[in-house]
Amino acid sequence: MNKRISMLFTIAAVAVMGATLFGSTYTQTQISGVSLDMSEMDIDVMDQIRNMGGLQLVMPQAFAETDCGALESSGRTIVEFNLTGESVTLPIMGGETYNAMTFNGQVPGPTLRVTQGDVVKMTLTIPDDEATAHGNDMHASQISALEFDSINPGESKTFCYIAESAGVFKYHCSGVHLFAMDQHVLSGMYGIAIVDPANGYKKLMVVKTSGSGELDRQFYDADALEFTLQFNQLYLTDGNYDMTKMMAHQTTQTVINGMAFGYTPNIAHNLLVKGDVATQVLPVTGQPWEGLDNKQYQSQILYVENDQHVRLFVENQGNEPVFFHIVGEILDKVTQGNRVQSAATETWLLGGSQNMIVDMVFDEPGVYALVNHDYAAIYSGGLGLFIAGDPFNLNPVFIEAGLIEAPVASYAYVLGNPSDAVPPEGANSIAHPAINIHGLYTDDVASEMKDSGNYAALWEIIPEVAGPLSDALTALGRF
Ligand SMILES: [Cu+2]
Repeated sequence: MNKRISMLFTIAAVAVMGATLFGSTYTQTQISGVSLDMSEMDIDVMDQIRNMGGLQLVMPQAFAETDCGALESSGRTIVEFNLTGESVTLPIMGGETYNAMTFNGQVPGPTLRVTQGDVVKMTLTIPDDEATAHGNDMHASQISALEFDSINPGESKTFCYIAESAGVFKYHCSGVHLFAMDQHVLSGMYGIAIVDPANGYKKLMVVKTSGSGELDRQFYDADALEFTLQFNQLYLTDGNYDMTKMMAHQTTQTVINGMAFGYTPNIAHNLLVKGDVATQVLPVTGQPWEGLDNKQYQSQILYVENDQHVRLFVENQGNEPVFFHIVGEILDKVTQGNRVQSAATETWLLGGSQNMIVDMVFDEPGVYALVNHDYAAIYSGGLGLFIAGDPFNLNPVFIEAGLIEAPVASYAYVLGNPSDAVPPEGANSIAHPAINIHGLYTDDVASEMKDSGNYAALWEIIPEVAGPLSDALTALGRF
């Protein structure tokens, strides 16, 4: 902040405090327009302020900065975030496709992760052959909305901002000068930014009873196994966005991270749990994404350990409320912005463009369903599964099949967690044991991920291990 303005704030604050402290009759300040009432204030605090010689207000250096040049030489960490607006065809549950709009050929777009105080240098590029202009409204920034205006095909635009506030923030296409924003967002042009607190995350306290039933506090380190869960809807007629349906709130499919029922069992799970790829573990969904032919779209499960600190970054990207609930568990802590909102709660409500961080521990080995507890949402795709620990006693099978040498604490060590639910690592992240390629990605994006060597392509691995797994199941007399 400009030094002269800073000095003015200081002088004004001292004048106000002086007038209040030394018994003057006027209580109305010209600065803030609020009344200071001595009887309402802590006398120790007032003494401290007087001893200090007044208040020194500290304001952010730049909270409305878009000048990349000045920010890039500010000494802050600069994080580049490059997005490309691309219209592509992507699958939907039911074996059909829809005309999607994406950032970087994936739905949701890439997750940005920075630390509070970092400078984000965001560039949006629209290729020549893109049919329409696109913009980007980044909720983590505090800059003029004019910066989000649309960019024409063949053009590119960069703006910079300081990520001043910790939390989870939506970003989304702002349409063509705001027109058709609904179409662009609900067709897939959305994602999140995670701004980690400058001082890191806090420990998780869970209150249980112990011994004869007395209350006992358990503390979990701030480091956690993290997932992102973004809820949205598709409103479609013949594979195209249907604004009439959106206006009437007639959801075609409810999606989590872009896919309806994307975190439900696949044929590999049928094999492991039922001993037969054709016998469905969860018949209620019909396993819409089963089959290795689905490649990156084959459904996967979210795996966690028991008694492990799990952190969920949840965003409602859509048009309907999300009643976030995990069947069989309790949300140990709910944080919005940087304030804890609730502890030990069954369900938490997120309106459109609202988010939360859920910190929790899965207590018992088992299967847990995450849902939008609106029944219309559940049965149209708003359901996915967590599996905690080894509820199916598969460790002996994995060992017999030669996949692992010693028992593991979750199936993530063997099958990996789905890439579209795993955020970039932060300072308080527990690394996922393995990550598989799963998500609403174009084939180009999935190929790049496979070539990077950082991900498991389960549609290639499972055929190789299916034989040894079947043999192991038989050897152990499971089926
Ligand atoms: Cu757009």
